[in-house]
Amino acid sequence: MDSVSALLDSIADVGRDATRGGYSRGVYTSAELTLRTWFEEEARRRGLAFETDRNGILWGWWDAGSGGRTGSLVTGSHVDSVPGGGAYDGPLGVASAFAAVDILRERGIRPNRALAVAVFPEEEGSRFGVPCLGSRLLTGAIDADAARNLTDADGLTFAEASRAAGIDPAHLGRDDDTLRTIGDFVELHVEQGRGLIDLDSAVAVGSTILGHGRWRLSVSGQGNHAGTTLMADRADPMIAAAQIVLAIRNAARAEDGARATVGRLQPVPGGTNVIASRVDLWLDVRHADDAVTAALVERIHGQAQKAAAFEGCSVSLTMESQSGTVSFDPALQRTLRNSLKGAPLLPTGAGHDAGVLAGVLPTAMLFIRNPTGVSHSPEEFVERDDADAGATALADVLEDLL
Ligand code: HGY
Ligand code: MN
Ligand code: MN
Repeated sequence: MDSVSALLDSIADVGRDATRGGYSRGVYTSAELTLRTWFEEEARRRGLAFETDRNGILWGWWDAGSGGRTGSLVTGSHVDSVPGGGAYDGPLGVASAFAAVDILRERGIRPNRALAVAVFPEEEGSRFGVPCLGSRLLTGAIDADAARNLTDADGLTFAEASRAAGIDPAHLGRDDDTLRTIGDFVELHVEQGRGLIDLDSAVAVGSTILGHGRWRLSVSGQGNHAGTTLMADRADPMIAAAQIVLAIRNAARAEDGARATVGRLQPVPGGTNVIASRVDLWLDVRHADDAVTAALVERIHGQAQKAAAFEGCSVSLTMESQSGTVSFDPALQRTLRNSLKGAPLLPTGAGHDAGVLAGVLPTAMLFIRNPTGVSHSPEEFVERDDADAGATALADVLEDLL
């Protein structure tokens, strides 16, 4: 049996980002394709039936007797990353699923229903802008045409990238046959945020996922020459954007429990000696109450319009994705806590495919201790012993659910 750390060590050099640090494994880029091959090899090594479905979701099936696959037990996560991400966000869940299969085999467990390990593409939405794109397509939570037309920074569409990865984009979309095979879904994931270190526990059971959404603000002004344009003659969208970023921070600070982030800002054309003609910035807003999120975005939009007008610019706001707050299936949550002898419950501020699937089937999550709580950063970390404790916990849960 490979320990979780050994499995993660085997992909530790895939997609390292020398500029940002950490890993950049955008969906269907060479790094992520390498990890998809790794998944296939690890699945086949375990005698799991490997399949890629029409939405690009990878499956390793442990078929049980003659029971078919309807209502199977599925576990897994994702292998794509944010730019400069950590080693655990996603891959920990996949490696732990393989390790849990090994443990079940060692325990001589013979499943009475099929068990599958799954990998969902574009969980981070880092390349095509919509998080959990694979699970949204599977469940029909996103229109297939809208998904096909999503573009990356180079203007390549998701349809073109899917085709290049061997997935026919014409078949993207809600997949009821596959949905029928999933009875329950349990995702193990590295903890994101500080919690377990203070609860003195290596493993927690997920309780809720914070509602979250993404909006694009485009500030338009007058592109011009940096040297020949007097300060009084400028309509500089970069100045307006700077005011908007500060206004976003202040608006979120004023709303208890809200989080608002601008992690990505793109001047066009982006020359050192050029006053930008446009600045795009992306807003990530999260709050437990979806109505509060909507009101906060509305306030931000109003302040952005004022800031833009003051600089002689204009601004547009476009929603790119939104997911409401999710509470995991109570019965499944109870089963997991019984299996794990009262492991603590932990809410998460991060989105997950389990949150999208929760809209159509019973899902649950396990979180594994991350001593600093830092994530979406090279400093994301899990102790080797905690990683193995997580795989054992997952095996215990799967055994009880099988
Ligand atoms: O952004 C998120 O919450 C998740 O990591 N995709
Ligand atoms: Mn993740
Ligand atoms: Mn993530």
